[in-house]
Amino acid sequence: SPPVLSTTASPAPTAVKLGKISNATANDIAIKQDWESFTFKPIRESTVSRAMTKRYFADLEKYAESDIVIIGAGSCGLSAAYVLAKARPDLKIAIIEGGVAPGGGAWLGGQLFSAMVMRKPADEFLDEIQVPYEDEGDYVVVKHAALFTSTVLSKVLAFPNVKLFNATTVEDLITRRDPSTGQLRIAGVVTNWTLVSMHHDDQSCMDPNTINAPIILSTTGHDGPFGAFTVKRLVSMGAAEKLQGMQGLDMNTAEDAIVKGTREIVPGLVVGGMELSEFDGANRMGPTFGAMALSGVKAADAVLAVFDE
Ligand code: AHZ
Repeated sequence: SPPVLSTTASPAPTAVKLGKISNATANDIAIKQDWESFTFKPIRESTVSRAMTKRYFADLEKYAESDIVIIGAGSCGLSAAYVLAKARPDLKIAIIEGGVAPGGGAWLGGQLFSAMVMRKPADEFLDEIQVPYEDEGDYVVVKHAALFTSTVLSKVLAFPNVKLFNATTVEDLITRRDPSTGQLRIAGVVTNWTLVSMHHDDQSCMDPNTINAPIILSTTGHDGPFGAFTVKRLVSMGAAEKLQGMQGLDMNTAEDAIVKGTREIVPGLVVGGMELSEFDGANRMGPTFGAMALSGVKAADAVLAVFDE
């Protein structure tokens, strides 16, 4: 008789109904499959290629003119994306993430530990995205940072008005100058495949791509191989005098400063999360993530204000 993965005897094996799994009990989930005659539906390789590429290139075409671009899909960028996508389903939101894996530094709580600490009132954001936690009074603990990150990520990706372009780096900014005032405005981003961005030094010219948008939110984290990209570029193009540089660790000072400081720092550019510490000279907070979630929420407010102007 064919192998049957079931706790109950099944006289006639039937094909598993994958669509029913979400409501299933353990017994329903047990796969009653006739493995001898098992086969997937047929497919041609080019069909798979076309299924992926036609959607990707349609998205590139659609999001070439976006309403909002978020640079960096760490804890701050993803929190902002959640609020923005939920508040304004009419707006096209492109997220550009340099890494293959979105999430930035939020897959672990600190060092290589699992639990993620958030100080109140950031628990309200966890309630909103339905991430469970232990209430410890002034702070809450999510049992694994990856539970927070995977939950906010999955909710962001499910919004129909969001497109994540990962393995894609923002390598410059589109700028405009007001002809009458001379005021500089950020008007979009210049992108490239991350693997290409990493090889500008040893390959001949590999020109980038562009996305226009009336407002950019940059959340590229503190300085590092990729971090603080946008604020560093503001300095090199003369749009900001100098970076104050991130200061040493002080949890109480740092978290308030990052949330309070989240704002539009140059017309068309809102900065949030730890990238802001490099611009403002704020302290770092180390392994407490409440300020990242709430900086994201405040950044979303600052972004949406542009559409009310
Ligand atoms: O890959 C980067 C990461 O996922 C991405 N990124 C950086 N530069 C980019 C570029 N183009 C596209 N030019 C880029 N993507 O941005 C993301 C930043 O995530 P993060 O987790 O580093 O920053 P965050 O501000 O969201 O969270 C910071 C978390 C920290 S750091 C810290 C400390 O050092 O004290 N404490 C906390 C809570």
